[in-house]
Amino acid sequence: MADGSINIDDFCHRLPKVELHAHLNTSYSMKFLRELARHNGIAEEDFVQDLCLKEAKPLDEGFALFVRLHQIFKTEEAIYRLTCSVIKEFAEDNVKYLELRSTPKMIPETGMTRDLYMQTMVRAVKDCEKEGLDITVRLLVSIDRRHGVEVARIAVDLADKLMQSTQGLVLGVDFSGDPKVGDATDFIPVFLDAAKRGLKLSLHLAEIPLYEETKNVLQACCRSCTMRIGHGTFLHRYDLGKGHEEMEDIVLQWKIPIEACVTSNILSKTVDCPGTHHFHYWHSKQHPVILCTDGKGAFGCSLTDEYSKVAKEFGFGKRDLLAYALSTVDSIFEGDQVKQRLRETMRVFGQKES
Ligand code: 6MZ
Repeated sequence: MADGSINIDDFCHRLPKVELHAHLNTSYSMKFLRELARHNGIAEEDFVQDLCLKEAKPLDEGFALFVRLHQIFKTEEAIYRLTCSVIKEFAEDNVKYLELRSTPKMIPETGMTRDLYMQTMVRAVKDCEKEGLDITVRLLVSIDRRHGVEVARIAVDLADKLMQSTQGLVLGVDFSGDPKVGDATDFIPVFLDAAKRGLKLSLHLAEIPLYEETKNVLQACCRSCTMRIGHGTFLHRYDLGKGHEEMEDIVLQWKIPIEACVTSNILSKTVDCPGTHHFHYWHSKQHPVILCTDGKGAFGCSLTDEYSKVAKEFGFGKRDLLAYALSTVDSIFEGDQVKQRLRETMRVFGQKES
């Protein structure tokens, strides 16, 4: 339902939102990078150059950018400052609930360990809580598929330990990294083990056409894991043709939510334009599909931008946007108490707007 009487961009900004797919190292803002450059006594312009994908490039080139970012965010101080600034920026964009993910890194050069890396993020989240920001933040520990199964097991142990010691501030694991490297099938025992320990799973699947591994993981995990799919660009029948219907059937049957990153997919050249994005396919089936930024710095977008883009493309008005935002709450990894609080925030906002 289009609604000519409202400014969509402004409404999307004010709308309380949830962000479920944001990688720490790609979620910086240019403002933050400039501050960091000044803080480190580096020339700002040289530092920020090429750190935002302005035009569509194949996914591989995005991964080259991530390598550069990892050279920047490698000290405890940089990780702390980055985490705080990402949380504050999402709060300013009226994100009321954020699940932020990152790959714990071991960097001997700076004394960084995987444990210290995640503990630093936890400290930043707690300090932001103390400041009373109007946003609830939870963390996911990322598994980078390029690093293999043994490192994935270490990440799960760390996530489990932190889930206990933070009383659920860390609540799951993400599986990501270059989809052209390795086979997600090899990680299935790790995913099942994580789920058995009570960790929730957000798995990058079908970001590119990888039917076999996607089917294997979905078949193995759908029954016993609380999970969402990152991207899921090449999941649905429309793209697959005969023989791959099982994947869509599993996703529909188990109502596995899909994290949809429109700008990221377009800039990574896995989707042509907002109009052909799979968001619409799943949304029109009333299947849970959540708009996310992926990396608001690397892809130069905000969650408001993602909502506006989709609203304009598919003619969403005020009521559609409110109903949509409310529906995204069902897919968060937190429990009923937090869900109820978010629904109440959205209800009150909706009342004020009507
Ligand atoms: C797959 C991605 C990704 O963990 O260092 N990452 N993995 N597909 C994508 N689509 C664009 N975007 C980011 O954040 C950067 C890391 O997140 C994963 C990659 O492993 C990348 O190195 P962190 O905070």
